[in-house]
Amino acid sequence: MRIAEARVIVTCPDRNFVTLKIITDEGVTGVGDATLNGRELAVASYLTDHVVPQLIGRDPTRIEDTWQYLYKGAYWRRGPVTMSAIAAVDTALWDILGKIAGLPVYRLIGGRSREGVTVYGHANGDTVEDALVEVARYVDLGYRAIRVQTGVPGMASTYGVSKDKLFYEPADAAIPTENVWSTSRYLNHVPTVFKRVRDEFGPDVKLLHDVHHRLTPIEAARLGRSLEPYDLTWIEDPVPAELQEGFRLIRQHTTTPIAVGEVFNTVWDCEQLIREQLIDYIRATVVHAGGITHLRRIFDLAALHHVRSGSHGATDLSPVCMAAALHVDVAIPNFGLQEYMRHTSATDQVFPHGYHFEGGYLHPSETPGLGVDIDEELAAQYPYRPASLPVNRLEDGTMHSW
Ligand code: CS2
Ligand code: MG
Repeated sequence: MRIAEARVIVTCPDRNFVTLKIITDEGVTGVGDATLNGRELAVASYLTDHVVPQLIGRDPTRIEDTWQYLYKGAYWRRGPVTMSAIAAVDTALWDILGKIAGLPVYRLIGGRSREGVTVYGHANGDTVEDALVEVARYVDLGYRAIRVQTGVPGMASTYGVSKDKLFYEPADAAIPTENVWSTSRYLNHVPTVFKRVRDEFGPDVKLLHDVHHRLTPIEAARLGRSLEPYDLTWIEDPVPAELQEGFRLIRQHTTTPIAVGEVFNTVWDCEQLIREQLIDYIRATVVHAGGITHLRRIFDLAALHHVRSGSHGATDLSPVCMAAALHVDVAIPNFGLQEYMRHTSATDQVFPHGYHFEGGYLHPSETPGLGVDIDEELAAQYPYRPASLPVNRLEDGTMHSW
């Protein structure tokens, strides 16, 4: 069997998605997500102009060799554009292999290690009261783990807090919108939020919070310590993670667990974090970390160092990525949690899929392959719309981490 054709499909059913569809000479098809929020067309070009011509004629079942060929063969390694493109190819090839074998992908990578994939949803509100209403909604829906974000008093807007509830899209304008940030207001406010949530919902529900890379290590240490009474499952992205050794300082001061990695692309972005046990959850996922093949490599390293998975699953990762992530989640020994921000109905229609939510768990599809596809006719009705993630400035105008 040979790869006969590969198509790059860009569509915007409420947000932009880039999808690769590989077709073999025997008519077997596979799909891979290549969406990189705010930089979608760069990955589309990388695939169309540079990768697709190299795929034609290759044996689709040589998944590892194709991964190595694209990673090493480009000479230029790593980076989100390259690794999202490689991820799309890798994911589509696993989908094809599953269809050839007649098995869901999780059975090709070791089989089931658990009955369901525990997911967390996003409760967010401008005020603590609004957020409490959202937490109650997720508890009613059966979620066992909930991320809580609120606006910060005295600040006009806060990243991660939106009017849309079950899903939201932070990339809201072609030229980035600008938010203003005050670390002191934030650090004083967050513990009061989690006190209210614990008082109202008791000890059982897992609670999480995303810092979106906005603190220094010593500020993150203070946040972690101030949240210890409320037993968080994790604080996420407490500081920008280019300097991996920076996490040592956080670790020295707090027992609140740390999750990092939604912007990581390879095992080299988190090798020190994992090896020195500076984090508890690694949040890399299929689309931005080189596909199923490379993500498993990251999770295997993590398993050796008491680090569990906590894969990114925001709305800008398409249902193709979510389907693939669930096959990995259900199979690996060191699964922790999976983020699950639901997609809009327009997105769900463009990407028909067999995974489903029940009782706080997501379940991967049992059909051969990944159990997800793209409706190309419908996708063509939603043309690309430029949209960028917002930027963040301190009150004096200094650019800050987003
Ligand atoms: C967030 C995302 O889901 C998360 O944890 O950090 O909203 C993230 O900012 C977006 O996926 C960026 O594209
Ligand atoms: Mg995050």
